[in-house]
Amino acid sequence: TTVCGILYPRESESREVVPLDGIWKFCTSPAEDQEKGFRNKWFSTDLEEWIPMPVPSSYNDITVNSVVRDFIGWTWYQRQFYTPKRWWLDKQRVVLRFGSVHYTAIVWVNGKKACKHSGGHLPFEADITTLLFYGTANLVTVAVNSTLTLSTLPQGYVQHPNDTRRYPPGYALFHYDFDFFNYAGIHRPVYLYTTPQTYIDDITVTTDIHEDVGIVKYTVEYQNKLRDPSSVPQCTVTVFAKDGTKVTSVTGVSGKVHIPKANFWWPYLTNPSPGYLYTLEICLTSEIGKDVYRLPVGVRKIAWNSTTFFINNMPTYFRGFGKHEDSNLRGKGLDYALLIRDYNLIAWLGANAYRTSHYPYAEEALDMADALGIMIIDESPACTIDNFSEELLQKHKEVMTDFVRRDKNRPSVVMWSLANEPSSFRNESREYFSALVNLTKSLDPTRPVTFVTSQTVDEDKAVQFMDIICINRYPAWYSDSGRTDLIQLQVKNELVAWHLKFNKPVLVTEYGAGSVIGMHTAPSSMWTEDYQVVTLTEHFKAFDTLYKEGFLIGEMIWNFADFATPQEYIRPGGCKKGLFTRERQPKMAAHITRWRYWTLAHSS
Ligand code: GCB
Repeated sequence: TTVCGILYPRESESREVVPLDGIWKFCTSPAEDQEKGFRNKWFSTDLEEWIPMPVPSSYNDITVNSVVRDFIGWTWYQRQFYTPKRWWLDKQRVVLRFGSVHYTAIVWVNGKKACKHSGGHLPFEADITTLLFYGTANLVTVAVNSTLTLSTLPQGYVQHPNDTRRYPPGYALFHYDFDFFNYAGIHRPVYLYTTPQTYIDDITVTTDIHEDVGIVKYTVEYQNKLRDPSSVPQCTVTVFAKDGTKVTSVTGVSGKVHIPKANFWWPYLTNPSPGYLYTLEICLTSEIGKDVYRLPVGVRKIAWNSTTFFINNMPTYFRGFGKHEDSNLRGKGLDYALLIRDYNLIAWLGANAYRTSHYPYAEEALDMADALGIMIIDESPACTIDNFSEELLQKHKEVMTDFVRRDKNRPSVVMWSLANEPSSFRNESREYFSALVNLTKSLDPTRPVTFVTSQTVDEDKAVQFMDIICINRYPAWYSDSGRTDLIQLQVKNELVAWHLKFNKPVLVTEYGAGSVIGMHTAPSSMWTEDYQVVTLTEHFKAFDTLYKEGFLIGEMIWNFADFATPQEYIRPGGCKKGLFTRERQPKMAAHITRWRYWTLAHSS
């Protein structure tokens, strides 16, 4: 079987892109009869009982009904759309693509199954050319299941308690160990796009720099649905500068392009024009005509040693935070207003990096990072995994393969994170992570591979395989609550110990404190804005003394903004460790972080 690419749908002279976003019909399955929709073939006729549901969006917070908010199981989405007759006459190939659907999705077009996909954070698509009616209405139906199991990423499980004094018979309790709400639905844009029958299927680009010359190595994969072996298409690759001027052009499905006096891709604030992107125009010419695809390319080189991380041979310090895809009403659904607001706030803070905690983010978000020079630690959806089975490892390998395929060409992606806070004190985690590191390095030898640990330096079994040590630690919050006077001592001792044991660079990927906006005390106490400020400031002091030791490569605050969690008595309406509220307004902590990040940017 041929491995197919998953290029982002882009319009060109040979490709049309039609969004199917908007308001879809939606219903949940009856709790006691999850199979009803399948039995009654809801995918082949118009849904009878439905409510309107926006796409993209999570469904959970749209209604006022707690059944919808907390729903675990099969939900159904449906809409009509039209395809023009000329697509058929022009022999176009038509693809239906979902940016992401959480968690399992089955898609039917005109009553026929188009595809099935499991995994909530990566795109999938199906060639639906032969399922479509051209020049008339088509029906697309998507069944979405939010259930997580011990072999999904992340993991979850359903429990049926048998204590009938406390729970009615058949009562189901859904559990998961990760600390964010399990939003579900069609989370990212849905597109129809066309290509010719002989088309560009995938592009792989790696870049290097040599003095002031940029080197772009590329490989183009194509598919020929006509299956005429006599017709070998010709490939032309042309590089354009940001202002549209042509730089150079070469031919062949793989090769190297040299860009003299190149504008390199730099992180935000290290250069007057960070995030510089060239356009690589791929033109595949076959007997039936041309297919054209334009890929943004940033020319940069990543390197690291036992103490330092380099971009374009320059030591680079990460100033950032962990984020979430999360906001009011839309949950984890892509929202362009939110996306641009977030990047405005990132720029305002003077940050140069964030981690896609705790799953792959929307491609639209990474486009912004590419263009602004924001370094991304690209994290898989393996949050808080605890049960290391062979089945889970297979799933994890599949996910890393799809993840690297999606993001491999992005200059912003500077590191792969395999997982967040797994039970890496367990012996089984050793082989598990060693296998994953090997796989990821074989898929992408150019970027460092890591995972984020919350274990102690003595107990962790997996950090040894990583290129960079990433640590989450909450002194004065989860340990020694209320004792901000201990932060400096504990942070210094701990980070030094990690570096001494493994002789690798150290990055703090989480630290912080919760604050409810508007709450103040003097002296500071937990949950006040004052306490969050003191917690961060004490960390800043510790980082400053360690900076001189040379092995600390960055600091990331938990979290960019407040976000939704399951209902718990330890969370006042969600996780409140944000620098910004969930509505993206600054807390006191945002102002001191801004002061720090701009100062760091100008002193390095
Ligand atoms: C962590 C987790 C993160 C949580 C955070 C917290 O260590 O990595 O997902 O949100 O702590 O605030 O509890």
